[in-house]
Amino acid sequence: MPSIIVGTAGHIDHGKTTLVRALTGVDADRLPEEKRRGITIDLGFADLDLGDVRIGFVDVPGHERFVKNMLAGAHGIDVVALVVAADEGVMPQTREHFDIARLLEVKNGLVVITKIDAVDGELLELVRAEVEELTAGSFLEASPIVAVSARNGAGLDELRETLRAVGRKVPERSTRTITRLPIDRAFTMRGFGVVVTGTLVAGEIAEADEMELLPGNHPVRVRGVQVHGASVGRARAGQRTAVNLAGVEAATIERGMVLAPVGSLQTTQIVDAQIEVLASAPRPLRSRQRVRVHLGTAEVLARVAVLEAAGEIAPGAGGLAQFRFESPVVALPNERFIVRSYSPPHTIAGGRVLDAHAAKHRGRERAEARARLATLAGADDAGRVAVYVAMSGERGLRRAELVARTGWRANVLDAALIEAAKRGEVVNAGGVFIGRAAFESLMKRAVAEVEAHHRREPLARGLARETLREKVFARVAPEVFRYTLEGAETSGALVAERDIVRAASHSAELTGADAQLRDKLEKVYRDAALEAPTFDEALARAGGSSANRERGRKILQTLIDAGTLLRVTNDLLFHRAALERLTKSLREYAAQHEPERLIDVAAFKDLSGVSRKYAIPLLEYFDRERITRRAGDRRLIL
Ligand SMILES: Nc1nc2c(ncn2[C@@H]2O[C@H](COP(=O)(O)OP(=O)(O)OP(=O)(O)O)[C@@H](O)[C@H]2O)c(=O)[nH]1
Ligand SMILES: [Mg+2]
Repeated sequence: MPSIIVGTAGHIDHGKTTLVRALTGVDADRLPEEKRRGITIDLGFADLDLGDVRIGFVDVPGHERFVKNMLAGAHGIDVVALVVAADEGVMPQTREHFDIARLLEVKNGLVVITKIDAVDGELLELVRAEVEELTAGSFLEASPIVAVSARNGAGLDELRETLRAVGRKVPERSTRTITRLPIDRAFTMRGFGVVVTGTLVAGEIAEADEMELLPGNHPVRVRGVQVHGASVGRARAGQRTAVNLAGVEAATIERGMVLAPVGSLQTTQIVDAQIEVLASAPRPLRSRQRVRVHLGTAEVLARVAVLEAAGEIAPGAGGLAQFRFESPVVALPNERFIVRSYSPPHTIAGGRVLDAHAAKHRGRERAEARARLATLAGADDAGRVAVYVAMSGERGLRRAELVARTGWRANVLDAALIEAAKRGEVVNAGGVFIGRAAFESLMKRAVAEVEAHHRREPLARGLARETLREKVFARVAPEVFRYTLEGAETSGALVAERDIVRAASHSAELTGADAQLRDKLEKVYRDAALEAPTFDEALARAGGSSANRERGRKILQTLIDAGTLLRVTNDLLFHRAALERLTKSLREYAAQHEPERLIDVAAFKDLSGVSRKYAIPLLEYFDRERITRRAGDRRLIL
């Protein structure tokens, strides 16, 4: 059976609560203070089973001081029932609540003219005309207007029929976004523990779900779920839902928090949005203005930064603006919100989130931000994801970050990413998504850096991979570094060889005197074996002159790059052949010392014939190479 949420709306004392009671038998005014004063202060709830449609009523206060409570109830409704008393007609909160429903883009509604027993037919027609004037050109223009009296029951049957017809028209809630329950109440129930309630705006909640409360990321577990006062296995989007939670105290939960699957959403404090300022607003929306933003069930103070060139958005006009919240909120793209003035609080604007995790846009960045937001406002999913990724620059975004930014479920996000990649706008760099432009710029800079190195050091085989990372990829994820190098290799620009990266066209082949000196140096080290010379000794033995010391060093480096010479400490080099022989001796020693396979420094000195000065660095080298492992003051031969 379809289940829909109907929210009341309208001026104080126009008969909203009485109407809900006449339909459901439930008095939604549950607070003692409400009963004493005869007015609604906070949200009330009641259910109505119409046979083929199930209605959850959210009854709101009409008093202008409690509009903030009204807003906490209005955010998740499918249908608004705008209540107008026949004896008073359209009043200030009739207009304000109507504006709110319009700005929140509530799609369906009806108008209920109440207290018809208190007026004659002529006055009723006057009120009807007033209502038609108010709703002309709006989502309520063609909606039914039902005249009732809760006192004598007139019109109630017609109202039930109308509610059923409207209810059947309400489309199913979208299944695109992650489960979210904006909380409107939290209390402790004896024998149950903590219970939170709200309108489940997306997804499903079932017993044993691991969830969290945001802001604050309090982890909680679902102990039970109730819909319309009965326990259910699973609550679905569009239902008034009560959730029994384990792992949290009621005192830490307040209205405005959001219950969501653990680890899925992130709070934000800067949001870019499309704004519509009410024609009735007393002045334009201006930068630096302090406002109250109502998003979901939350009310958060924020400073406005108008992004329009004019610096303000006039009454009756639309435009782009940024909100800098004074405390963190959960916000997702496309969510609707209401803006009220700080003091005295009046509804002045409403809007739609475009970028829920925005950066501050200073001075000249504003024009760029405007262009981006205009793209976002009109983009499809793939276009939207491409904008978010492009905004992250070369840092890129991981999947989890994209989930938090879009609020999309996995299938929606994946489809958007695949399409964006197909369009060539987004690159999947091994799990980190970066924009095509950022990726190409990284690749270009990497190639330029390697080529510059070749020009500086023509004898060197290439640039150390780690140096390249520090110079060009310092701020990017390791995945992006790896992916870019692979890309440069595939395109034939670079070649990565072990820990060196070189231009594909670069060759460090030495010729003439250089090649001769290299061969001599190699022979010096080969002959010296474990009696490794210092560089200057080696150069002298190879017949090189100290005048050519720098060149000699570079030639020596080519032997290191090629793996012929191995660096044991910074200035202690051995020929590969000598270390390979020593490794072999170590393994033979181990075979003779099964099962311990242990060797101490003295035995190692005997085995290798080196002095203590070399023995320790060599053993440490073997440790690094995983040929040995320290075991107390001995070594285990691996
Ligand atoms: N004569 C008459 N009186 C009504 C009718 N419906 C409600 N009333 C009276 O109007 C007064 C206000 O009704 P409520 O239902 O509390 O009005 P409300 O819109 O819920 O008021 P708030 O929640 O405070 O905004 C009460 O005294 C009701 O008895 C009706 O159909 N006919
Ligand atoms: Mg009421």
